[in-house]
Amino acid sequence: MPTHTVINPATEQPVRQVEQTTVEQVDEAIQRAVRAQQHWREVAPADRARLLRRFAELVDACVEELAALETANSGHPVGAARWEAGQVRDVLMYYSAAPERMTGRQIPVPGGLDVTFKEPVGVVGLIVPWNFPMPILSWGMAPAIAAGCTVVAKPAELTPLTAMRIGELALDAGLPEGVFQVLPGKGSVVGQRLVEHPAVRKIVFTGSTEVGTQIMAGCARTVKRLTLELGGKSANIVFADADLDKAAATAPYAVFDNAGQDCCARSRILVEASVLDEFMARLEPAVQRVQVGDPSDAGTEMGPLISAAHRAHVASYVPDGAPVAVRGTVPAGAGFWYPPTVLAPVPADSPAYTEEIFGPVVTVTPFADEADAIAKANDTPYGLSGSIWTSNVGRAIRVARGVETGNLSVNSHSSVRYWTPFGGFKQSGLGRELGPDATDAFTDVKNVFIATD
Ligand code: TAP
Repeated sequence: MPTHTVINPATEQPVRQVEQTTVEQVDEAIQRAVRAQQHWREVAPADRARLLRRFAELVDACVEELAALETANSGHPVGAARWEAGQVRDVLMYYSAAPERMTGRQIPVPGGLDVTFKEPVGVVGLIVPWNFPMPILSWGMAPAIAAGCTVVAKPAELTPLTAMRIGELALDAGLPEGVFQVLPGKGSVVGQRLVEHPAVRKIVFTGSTEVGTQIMAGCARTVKRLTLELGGKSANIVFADADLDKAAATAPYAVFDNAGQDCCARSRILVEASVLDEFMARLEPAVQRVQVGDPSDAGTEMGPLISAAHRAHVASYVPDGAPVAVRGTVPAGAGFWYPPTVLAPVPADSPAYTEEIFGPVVTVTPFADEADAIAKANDTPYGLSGSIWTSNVGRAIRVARGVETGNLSVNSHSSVRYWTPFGGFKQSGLGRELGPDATDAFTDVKNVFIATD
């Protein structure tokens, strides 16, 4: 059986060998999920709710263990990893309320009674990237299970450990076998089989726009339902009337969080030209203050990148002679480190300005006025996230309506809150996750007419 050696990106040392799932094993898992779903959809809503709550409680009891695993596997600072494990608990708890609230409609029609049911779509294939292994797993898994689906999840090859542990906790919580399975392995093997298999009725994919487009084409063959969460190149728009101290102090965290490996990273800072120099003077010390180092140290704010290959990719956006305005520091020695880096000024056709870097590199570009800010923010095929800094309420609303993106925050950098819908415009995705309606993405509407005559 093929294996993959999980590497700690902060030390470059092996953590564990993980057996890779074969195509035959994927098929067996899908058959288990099909059988389990026949039973799971019949479990009384209150019992499904109770099992989800018990699952959440077990995750809560294991937050420290899960955080330590993520820190070793992904290099996430331990404080962030604790938050991520806590998010799995919170998302499970939030959707534990869903089974008892999945109401249909009663629609007035002549000659009878018309009602709708929300029927679970069936087996869901959940394909997860390496950047946030725990939260992204939970955003698909929890509402799908709550809706009466069963889930076969594929974590990224590089980061399988927390997903595998969460799969064990599901069984410990009493979820029937086959309701939630985790299959470590390669995208080209396990992921592709989930997309191809006719018994899988829906794919939830988070990852690159490049792979997402292949998956969309693959799903067309069996008319699979599909949710896509893809790349981003989001703008952080700072107007002259903003609280510049706060805007500059928070801007580094809006892009260097998770070492920039964040689909919502505000990797293009757009600043009103009249305050560009003032902003840059405040941004430099804020970047230098970012604590980069040992992820197991509670004070660390930024860890390493996920792999040597990814570091080389990130570095390619900052060739010799690149306009580096600010550069932070990184630890010496082993680890896939890359310093927080600010590029300015950058030409509008520079790859660092137009492409998703997925690393701790941000560009700063001036804009002339409100219309120019919106035009520049929208000048990208992506539309996932973004921030607007201004003290003018009307402007905040106008710009928020003008920017073509799925998730905006005004005078903050908040992006993903499990209470609210999350997803992308344009090539950043299809469909929405999270929020009160997330279970709808795992159901088909059935209409039933009952004649009274
Ligand atoms: P990808 O290379 O696209 O991989 C994502 C997942 O797809 C991995 O599990 C991968 O498996 C699997 N995969 C690869 N090829 C596949 C195929 N042919 N069929 C089925 N599955 C396949 O992305 P990544 O580099 O891991 O993640 C970074 C990207 O994800 C960035 O673009 C980022 O913006 C995006 N992202 C988006 C969001 C949201 S919410 N919009 C959130 C996080 C990340 P292997 O890794 O095992 O090959």
